[in-house]
Amino acid sequence: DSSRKLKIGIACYPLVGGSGILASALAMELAALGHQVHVFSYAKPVRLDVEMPGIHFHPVSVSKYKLFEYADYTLPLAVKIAEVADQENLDIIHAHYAVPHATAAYIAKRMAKQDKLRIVTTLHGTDTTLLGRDSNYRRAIEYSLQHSDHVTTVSDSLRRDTEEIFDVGKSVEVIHNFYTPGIPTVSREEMREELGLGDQFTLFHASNLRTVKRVDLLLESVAKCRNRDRIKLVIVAGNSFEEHQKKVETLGLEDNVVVRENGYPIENYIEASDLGVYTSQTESFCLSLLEGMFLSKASIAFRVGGIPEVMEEGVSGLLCEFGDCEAMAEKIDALVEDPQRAVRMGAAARERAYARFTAGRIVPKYLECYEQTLAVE
Ligand code: GMT
Repeated sequence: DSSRKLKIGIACYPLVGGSGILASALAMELAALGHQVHVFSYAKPVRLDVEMPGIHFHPVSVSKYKLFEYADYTLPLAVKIAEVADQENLDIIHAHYAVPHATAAYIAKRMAKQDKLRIVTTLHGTDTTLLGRDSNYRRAIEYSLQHSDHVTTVSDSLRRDTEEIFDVGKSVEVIHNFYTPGIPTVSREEMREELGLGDQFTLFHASNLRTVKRVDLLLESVAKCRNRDRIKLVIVAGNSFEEHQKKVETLGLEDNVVVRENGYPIENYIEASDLGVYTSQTESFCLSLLEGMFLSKASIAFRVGGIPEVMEEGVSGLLCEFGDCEAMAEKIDALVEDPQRAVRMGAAARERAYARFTAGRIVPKYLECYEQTLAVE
């Protein structure tokens, strides 16, 4: 019975970052459908509405002991999941990002008194592409995947990487990310004024700025644009931008770059811009690119990971080979000189986002995989 209501546990990271944002959005969509959703994390996930009916947030606290050089989070998380699984009779625990969530879920399943708990693990990116190649983690991740009842990845590219790096022992299902756009709280004009954008063509980049995002290449690409005096780059930074400031100065981009740390709501910043720019070395999906698509913004990005699955090259966005800042600058310049093309690609991006990446299309796929795992004796 696909309409039966489930008790679902979701373990995720609470910080600004795609995996926690997707997990929170999924939790709220499931709760809106009448399921009881128990969320486990060490802090309230940034975009989770803990007041929403059907959402139950279980903060996991970590004990600090002098003996421990490094505090352990995996075991307290496993204990909390097992406790709630027993008290609430959870059907599913859905681990977002393998480390340490999938391992904690497995330990919880073994500890729980009830024996029907099923584990679904969703891999988000660096849990495979980075940690999966780290010999300190690889074996534990592989073991946790083998002992998950169902494994999903957020793109086909990540599925291929996963199958290359691990022996999962079962088929891996691709379930793309989804996004439900909020409504900007101020007008484009007001936001552009607040950011000091004048009438300049505005590039937008949102990320946690980790090494993999290659902020150095982002800045170098903008510095190479022949139209750079007509360009602003708005960076919505999920972490401190300080370490990149020097590069801004070396490249002479002080008048071009506008940084806002933890810009919220993100829709205001996207709406104020004209084009997304992503220069990551690897990106399993790029949720932020999808957020732009929903608000009619095309993006330009390096051809890595799942990005070509999210945008349709030449129609809803533009791609360059990884590291080719000249090509990226050339493509940005072409759009500065023909902004109507950016507008047309933005409209196509929005159409693609609504056709493929809405909650209405994606959430039923997760529900179906929960039901499938529960159907197996
Ligand atoms: O794997 C990560 O780097 C963490 C994760 C996060 O929490 O931001 O990002 C990944 O998951 C997102 C949501 O599925 C994807 O949109 C990002 O592309 C992916 N990041 C990478 O692959 C680098």
